[in-house]
Amino acid sequence: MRIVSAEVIVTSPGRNFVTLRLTTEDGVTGLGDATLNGRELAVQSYLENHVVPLLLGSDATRIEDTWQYLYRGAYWRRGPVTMAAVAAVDTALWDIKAKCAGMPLYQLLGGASRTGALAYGHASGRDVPELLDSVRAHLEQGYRAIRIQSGIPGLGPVYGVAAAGTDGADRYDYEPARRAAAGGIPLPVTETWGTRAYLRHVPAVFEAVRAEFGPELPLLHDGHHRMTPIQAARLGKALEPYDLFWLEDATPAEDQAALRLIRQHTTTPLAIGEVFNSVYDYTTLLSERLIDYVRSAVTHTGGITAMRKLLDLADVFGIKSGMHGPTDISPVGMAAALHLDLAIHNFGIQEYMQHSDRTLEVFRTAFTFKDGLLHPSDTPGLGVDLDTEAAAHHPYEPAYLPVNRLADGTMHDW
Ligand code: EZ4
Ligand code: CO
Repeated sequence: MRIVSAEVIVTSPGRNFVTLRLTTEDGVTGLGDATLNGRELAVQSYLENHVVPLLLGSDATRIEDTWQYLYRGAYWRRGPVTMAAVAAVDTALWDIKAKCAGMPLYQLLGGASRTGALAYGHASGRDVPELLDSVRAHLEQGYRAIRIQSGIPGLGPVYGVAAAGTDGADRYDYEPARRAAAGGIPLPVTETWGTRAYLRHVPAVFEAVRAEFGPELPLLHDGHHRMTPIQAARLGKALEPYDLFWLEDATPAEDQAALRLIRQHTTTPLAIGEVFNSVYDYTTLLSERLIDYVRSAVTHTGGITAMRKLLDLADVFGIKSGMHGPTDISPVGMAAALHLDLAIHNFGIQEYMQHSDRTLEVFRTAFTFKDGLLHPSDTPGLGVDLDTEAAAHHPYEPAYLPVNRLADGTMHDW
């Protein structure tokens, strides 16, 4: 079954998405997500110029071999652009194989290990009362696990805190990366960061949320890579009384050894890896059991083939999945995650921010969210269709996440 066409579709229904659509000689189509926020066109170019010519005429049934060909066959391995492109090809081939089998993809991965995937949503508030309202709104939507982020006294707007409530057109005002004003140059907004103010405030936020909602609700928190190892150790320790599900991205993620220091000081569970793109980013973390959850996404870590191997390795060390699921992973990438979530044994939790209605008019999804659990549906394949006519109404618009500087102007980490 030969691949006869490979199209890269860039569309921006709320935020930018890069999708690969493969078509076989029998007319079966498969979709793969290649979205890399703020660097979308680099992946588009990598696919169009360096991957599509290799795929045309090749056998769509050979998923493992195609993965190895694109990974081992390239002199330059790994990196976010390369691995997002490989992921898109791999995911599209799995979509095709499952459609040909007439089965939802999770059946080809071993079948369901659970009835649904526990999802967590993003509650946030500029202050604690607003955060408590946001947690309440998430509980009403059915979430059974919630990430909490709050504004910090003394600092201006901080990343991860919605500008106004949780129900805007795109649901999370902070998440659609900010676009340029009409005709303007699209530069990232600069926010001011101060880690000492942050470290003082976070325990009080958890105290207030636990006081209001009790001990049972799983609560998560994201540090967005902004602490030093010793600061993260201190925060983890300070948060122990509040029984976090996890503390995420405590330190800049390229330094695996940093997690050793944090681990020595705290029993707060740790998650990292949403910006990783290969199993090699995890070798120290897994073999020394320095983390509890793997944050990698199918979209950014080489697709279903690579994620399955990574998560199987994590399982050997008792480490679970906690896949990245922001709105800059397309519904195609989200569906791919859900099939894995359902099938693997060592599932932990799935991030689920919910795409905007605009996004869902372009990407028609079959997956469901009910009583706090996500299910990929029993539609053959991934269960996502791309409406290319609707996609064409939303041309690419440059957009970036904010950057951070300290009060004295020093650049700070993402
Ligand atoms: O900020 O992918 O845990 N989730 C996150 C995400 C990232 C987004 C950036 O667009 O940190 O929300
Ligand atoms: Co994160």
